[in-house]
Amino acid sequence: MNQASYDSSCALIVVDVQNDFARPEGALYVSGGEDIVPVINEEIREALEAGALVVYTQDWHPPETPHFQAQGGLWPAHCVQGTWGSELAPDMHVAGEVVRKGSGAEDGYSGFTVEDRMSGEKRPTKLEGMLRARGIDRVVIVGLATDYCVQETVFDARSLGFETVLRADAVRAVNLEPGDGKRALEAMRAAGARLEDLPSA
Ligand code: VGL
Ligand code: ZN
Repeated sequence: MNQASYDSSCALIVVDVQNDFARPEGALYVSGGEDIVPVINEEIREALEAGALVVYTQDWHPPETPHFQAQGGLWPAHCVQGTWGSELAPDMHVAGEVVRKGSGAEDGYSGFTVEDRMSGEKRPTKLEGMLRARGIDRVVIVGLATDYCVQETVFDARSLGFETVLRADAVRAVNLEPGDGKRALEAMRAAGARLEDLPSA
């Protein structure tokens, strides 16, 4: 059931629904990632019908980056620019601009900011400007992964003053540690996001 009512002051932000995360054969598969694509497609349909903006973020890494284990980071190589794994899920309806992030030597997760891993300095992506230019004050956030890019995007949305809804049935977690996804949901709620459609299980 959908409580989020879309209108032209609202944006649906679809975070990192890419083959490496959403496909079982992907390099950093997020369990159940493929299951949220139909749910997200329905959100996209409703958003477009109501005149809301739909934007997509795309993790977009160079072959070597401090984000990857081989260079001292946390993750196996994933979403390398131009590879199959970096492509948005082919069964997802793409009807809006794509904001790429992580393309330099940075290690951030949010769709709004990238963070230089050496200096800790944060720089904005084009996402906030796109939303402000359209007079958007409310965002609905879905995608992958709950405990990384979704969470950080929600935190930034709140810090930037956007009313923020997280569709809890349209996200999935990495869960490097058991419970990370659940803790991320609580942290997002504590940051002032409204959680909708929490799976009852
Ligand atoms: C993500 C880990 C590494 C994400 C991106 O999209 O949540 N997670 N890079
Ligand atoms: Zn990444």
